[in-house]
Amino acid sequence: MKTVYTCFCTDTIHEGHMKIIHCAKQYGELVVGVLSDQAMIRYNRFPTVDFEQRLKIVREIPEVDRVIVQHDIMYDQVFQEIHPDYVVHGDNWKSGPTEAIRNNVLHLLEQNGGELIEPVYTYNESVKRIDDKLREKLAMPEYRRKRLRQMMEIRSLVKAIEVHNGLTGLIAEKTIVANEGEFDQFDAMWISSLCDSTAKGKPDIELVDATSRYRTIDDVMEVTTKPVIFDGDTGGMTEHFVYMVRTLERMGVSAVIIEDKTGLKKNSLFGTEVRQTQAGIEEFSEKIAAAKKVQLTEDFMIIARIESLILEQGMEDALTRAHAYVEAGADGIMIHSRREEPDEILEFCDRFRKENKNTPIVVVPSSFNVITEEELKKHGVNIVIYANQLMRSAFPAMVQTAKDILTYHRAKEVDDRLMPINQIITLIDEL
Ligand code: SPV
Ligand code: MG
Repeated sequence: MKTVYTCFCTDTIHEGHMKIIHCAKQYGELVVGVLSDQAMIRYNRFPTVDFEQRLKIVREIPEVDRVIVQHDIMYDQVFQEIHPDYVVHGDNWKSGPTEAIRNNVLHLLEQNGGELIEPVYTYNESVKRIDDKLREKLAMPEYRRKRLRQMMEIRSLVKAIEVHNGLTGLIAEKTIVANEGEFDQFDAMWISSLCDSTAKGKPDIELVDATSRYRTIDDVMEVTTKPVIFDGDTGGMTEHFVYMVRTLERMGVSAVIIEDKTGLKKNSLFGTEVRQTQAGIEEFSEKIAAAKKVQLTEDFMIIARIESLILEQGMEDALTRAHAYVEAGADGIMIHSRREEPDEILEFCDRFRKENKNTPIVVVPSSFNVITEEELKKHGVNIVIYANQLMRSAFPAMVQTAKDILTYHRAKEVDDRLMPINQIITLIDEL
């Protein structure tokens, strides 16, 4: 009896999967792999049903003889475990990032013997509708809100990238890379006050009002499913911040980060070059406690951001504040620095982790950008935010294009650096 293998990365079995099953079954004993959560979220979207449920759905298919867990998107482990004579996969993996998986399978078949069978992938109206429904479910506030906490359970380091409109939201949502046998994508989105303000041509001084910031969140949420971390600046007056928490929770935002500054807030990357005042520990702790009191769900997180290193108040001050804010109810700590060397950030993380094993640590490596994700993990960091790189890469490209059109009195000279219109169109989903 020959062994046939196919793998499913799905929350539901539809006619397309059944076609693959029927095709595969003809070749011998059918083993089906179910992708683990860890592998699934690096390569596909977040599962809408849990792993046990996904296993159950596949086990219940009568044609399936055996079910195994596929822990890695590449097939090396599968070949070691079951030595398949046939691998069956829909023919839709021949281009895009999935091509790397196909190449991995072809390589393993060449080494071990065996054949690849690629039935035509089914994508009709009914499959599309099922797909749309699952995506829409992920975007619903009650599902999206808790996803940051879920991500932290599954991912050793959650990666967020800055978004400030629907288009950047789509980039965060859809960008997937296959690199050295691994797939990766961003887990969450950061609505930065700096970039949200800059996109509106305004300074980052809490000038863009809450309604406008919520509008940005809504634009992003309308076209994405990933969890949102909101930059709440100082949170404003406590009496106002409590309302902000309610609004964000209702919208399905997963976390708000507020910084311990008071008075006119300026961007942290100015450091002590501009006048900025840090809030008192007690005053800021009270703001956190008041917000935790009004929070309605278990899902939402209020993360306290410490500006002691930015304002050169020293490590002891930063640590004292971190413990005080956790005591006041903060669900996480963000520590910020504008030094190019990551030393002070790492020292903070190490010392904080010695006393506090669980409270999530968030960092924003804009200036200390030499640090790798691997190193951050080793020092106990849970969330890394790439806070402004999308905006900063788009701006110079746009200015150069504007200058060149003025210089050449036509647009031909800029054409080869422009995204083809048909690619933009494929980025945007049609209902
Ligand atoms: C932001 O992105 O708005 C931030 C991070 O608050 S930073 O600009 O580094 O202060
Ligand atoms: Mg900010």
